[in-house]
Amino acid sequence: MPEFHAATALLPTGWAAQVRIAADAAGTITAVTPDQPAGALPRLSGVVLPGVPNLHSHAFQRAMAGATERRGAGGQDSFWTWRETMYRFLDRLGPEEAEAIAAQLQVELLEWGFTSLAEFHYLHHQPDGTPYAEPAEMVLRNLAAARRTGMGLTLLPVLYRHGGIFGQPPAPGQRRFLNELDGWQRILAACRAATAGDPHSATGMAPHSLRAVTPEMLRAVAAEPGPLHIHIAEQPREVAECLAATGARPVQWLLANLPVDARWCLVHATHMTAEEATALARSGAIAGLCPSTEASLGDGFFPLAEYLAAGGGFGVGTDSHVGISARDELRLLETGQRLLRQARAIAASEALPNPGRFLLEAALAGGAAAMGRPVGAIAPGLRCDLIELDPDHPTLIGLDGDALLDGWVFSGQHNPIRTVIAGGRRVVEAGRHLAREQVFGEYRRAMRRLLE
Ligand code: NGQ
Ligand code: ZN
Repeated sequence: MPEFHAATALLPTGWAAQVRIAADAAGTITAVTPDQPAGALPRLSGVVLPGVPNLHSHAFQRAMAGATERRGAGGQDSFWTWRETMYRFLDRLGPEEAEAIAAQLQVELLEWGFTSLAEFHYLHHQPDGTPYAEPAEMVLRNLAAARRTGMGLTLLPVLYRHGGIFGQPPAPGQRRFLNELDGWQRILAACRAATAGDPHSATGMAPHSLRAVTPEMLRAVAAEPGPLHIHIAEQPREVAECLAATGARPVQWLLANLPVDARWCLVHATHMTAEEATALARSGAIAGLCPSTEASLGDGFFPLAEYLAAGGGFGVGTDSHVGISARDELRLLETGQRLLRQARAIAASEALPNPGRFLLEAALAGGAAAMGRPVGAIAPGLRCDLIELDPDHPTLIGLDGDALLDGWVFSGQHNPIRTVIAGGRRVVEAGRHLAREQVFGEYRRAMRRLLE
């Protein structure tokens, strides 16, 4: 049975020393006991934190990160022109490439502190739009990758039927994404069958956005059990289109028309009025914030202060994977708000005055809720997901406790994560994933095929 001894660990009760962490054969924590001698246990001599859940990913976009930056003719570049580039990238990407990309992504995410991933998967069909013989082929490649890398996975098969708010026809670039409700339900059933009984994975649902489904479809999806994720209010244009079509803004419409509660993750929710932010916070839903992608795509700023004042929960995701580090998402979330408000320590409270600690705690709690899997803390019954920071790293030297978390989140460019345990298994040692070379070899071959 996996067992570890942490010199220092962040537990639900706060910082603890000399902590024995025991897990069962499935990788679930069975006991956490502070003030114990290490004896012959494998030691984690640094600062041990719960692994961070990553609540929003489109794995295939890892392979185009950095390759979409060029200014186009006319200089009218935006989220919407980026999306056209993204559609063109999909012409040749098949199941083998998808799995190689997902594995590479997961290795990188694990090395940078994410031990769970919610994969919001909509690239279902062959390049001409024909389903694969196994309609869930593409989404299940994420699971195959996760079983090699150790990443905990929540599969979110996406229902995508339309190309604009409430029933607009889809564009040719969207043909690989499209399903009727029954086709999507078959993919959902295949995901559930593949994750059933697995302590490391689970299945939820994702209607892509108010632009991709009808209200009837949304209600049918929401009738299914499990976590529910949806993109919402990321760009001003979609707010304007929703207002024109329904008389309500996207978040306002969703809250008024569906039973939004703690099961829901509203991804981005960037463009909200203060009233919407307060209402969303009170619903118990999680806001799925993806700071590096939102910056990259020019989305805007999430109304964090208003949302936090109303007690809103959030987690972070890396979405298009221009960033792959847990601490960078937390850092940008806070520093973006500083630029916006000309103030400091916005994500903090009287009880948790250090933003590093506040942000980490929020991302653990919100991320765990969005995963729909027992993760997010070092406690019995949860998946044994641990990250160990090297306290002798130049970034962290001289710091401890919550100040060390501030150091980790807000300073330095190198990676002080030394060890990562995922599901009770040691997957990163000395900062390197144990399968890094092999996975990268496959990724490089896949990229050559894609780009030749
Ligand atoms: C996506 N990504 O589905 O990959 C979206 C863009 C859309 C982000 N929103 C496409 N970051 O929303 O239509
Ligand atoms: Zn997304």
